[in-house]
Amino acid sequence: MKCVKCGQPAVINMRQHRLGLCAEHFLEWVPAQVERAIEKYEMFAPGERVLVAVSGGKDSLSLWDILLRLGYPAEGLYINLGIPHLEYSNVSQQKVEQFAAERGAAFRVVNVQGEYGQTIPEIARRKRGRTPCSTCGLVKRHILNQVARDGGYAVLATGHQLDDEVAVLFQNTLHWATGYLARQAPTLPASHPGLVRKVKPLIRLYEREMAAYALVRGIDYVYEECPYSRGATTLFYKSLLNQLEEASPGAKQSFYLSFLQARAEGHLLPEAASEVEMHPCSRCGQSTTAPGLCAFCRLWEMDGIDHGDTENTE
Ligand code: Q46
Ligand code: ZN
Ligand code: ZN
Repeated sequence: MKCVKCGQPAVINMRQHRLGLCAEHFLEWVPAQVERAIEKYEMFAPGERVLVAVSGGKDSLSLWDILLRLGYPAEGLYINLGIPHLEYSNVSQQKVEQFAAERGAAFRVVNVQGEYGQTIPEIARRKRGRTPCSTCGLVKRHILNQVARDGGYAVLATGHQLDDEVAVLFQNTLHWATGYLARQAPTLPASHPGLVRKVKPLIRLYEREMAAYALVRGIDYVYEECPYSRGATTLFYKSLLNQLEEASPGAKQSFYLSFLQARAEGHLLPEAASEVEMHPCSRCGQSTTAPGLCAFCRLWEMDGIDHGDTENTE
């Protein structure tokens, strides 16, 4: 397989695009895809301050690298969840620190235990009805939004790529979860006071392309997955979708793009478009569906029970 641009040996063959590229041209092609997504989905304009949520994994560090290469003033935010298994959270933090130091990039760290007194596994143990992942999702959404809002960032960028989004879309479609389907988008505008705009600039790229980018670019990331991700339904859906892709290259991309188009043309169920009424949390001010405390603030109530998630879900 040869690079279609220069004839040198290709490092990657992207069957859905019928495109093979050498290392040099692949490292040019990936940022161009990201730039196209930023423009097409009106994510942010040059000069707007971007906060990148970085986990220490390949996708978020590659996203940060690409935004810096494209000239955007992108700053990182790492949330230390306090996951002790194999020092997962501390090793991830070291990868982020090393990445930032090599590039002179600005970043901040929020340590959940340092800031709020308990790690994610500890909160999940204390709150009956909560798993580590549901606690983690809630805490991360809250902190990301809060830091972005208080720091005056125009936008919060996350490293979700096409495989992540297609797996979520597949799950939401299987459950016909129209409320979630209505909100799944490459760009989520700041729909309520206190929420910031959220964007997914890697939306045009497959996970294997991001793995190749990190490798060719020499980005040192944490290889281990979070220990709680084992057996996650999303991983099962990803493997099903990869079987589909294997038989029909481009199937994942077309499923996602057709969904965006159908929704833009108003072909989703009518209730999908209905707006949920939001109220400011009486303690932290972030938007929540029920009056009173938001789900994040309720985590710190000492009753030991949690009845679910009423905070914004993105
Ligand atoms: S970090 Fe958190 Fe994931 Fe680990 S505890 Fe679950 S949600 S698996 S993206
Ligand atoms: Zn080439
Ligand atoms: Zn609150």
